[in-house]
Amino acid sequence: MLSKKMQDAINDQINAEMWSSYLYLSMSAYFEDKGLPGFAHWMRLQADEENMHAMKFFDYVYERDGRVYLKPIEEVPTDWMDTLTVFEETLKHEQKVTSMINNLMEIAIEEKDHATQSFLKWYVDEQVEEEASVNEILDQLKLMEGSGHGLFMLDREMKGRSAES
Ligand code: OFO
Repeated sequence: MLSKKMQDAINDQINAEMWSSYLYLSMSAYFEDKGLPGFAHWMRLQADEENMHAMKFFDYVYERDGRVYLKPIEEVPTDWMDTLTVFEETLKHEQKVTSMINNLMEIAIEEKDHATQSFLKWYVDEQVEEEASVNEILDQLKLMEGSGHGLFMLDREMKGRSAES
């Protein structure tokens, strides 16, 4: 069974993952509005992935005979200066999520909860991937230095993202 401290921390993380999903859906809406369907598609898949991260925690809590308590999802931003800013904020957000996952791991270690440590390992690896893929897009955006043609080409490439990548 999960300790109260561990259960509370995972419940907070479910909320954070749902907030991430809402943030990326808002970014998808922004890109739809800007006529960048590839970026909109990428962000929508990202939103789905965050939902999956939340649900994985949800299921885990019940596997360990715990209880999920859903909290309100705070408001997300709806507008950004440009595409580069969206990805800079995405990276900052993912770095924050990485430190939240590390914090959960620290609690699991403190509580000598080996099962949760093993479960969290998946998220530790996932965060490495998330930060790397956002960094890669950011590098490409920086190289383009605001070129409209470059953005158009990258938008086409973003459209090719499939659900598992
Ligand atoms: Fe759930 O990894 Fe992004 O936030």
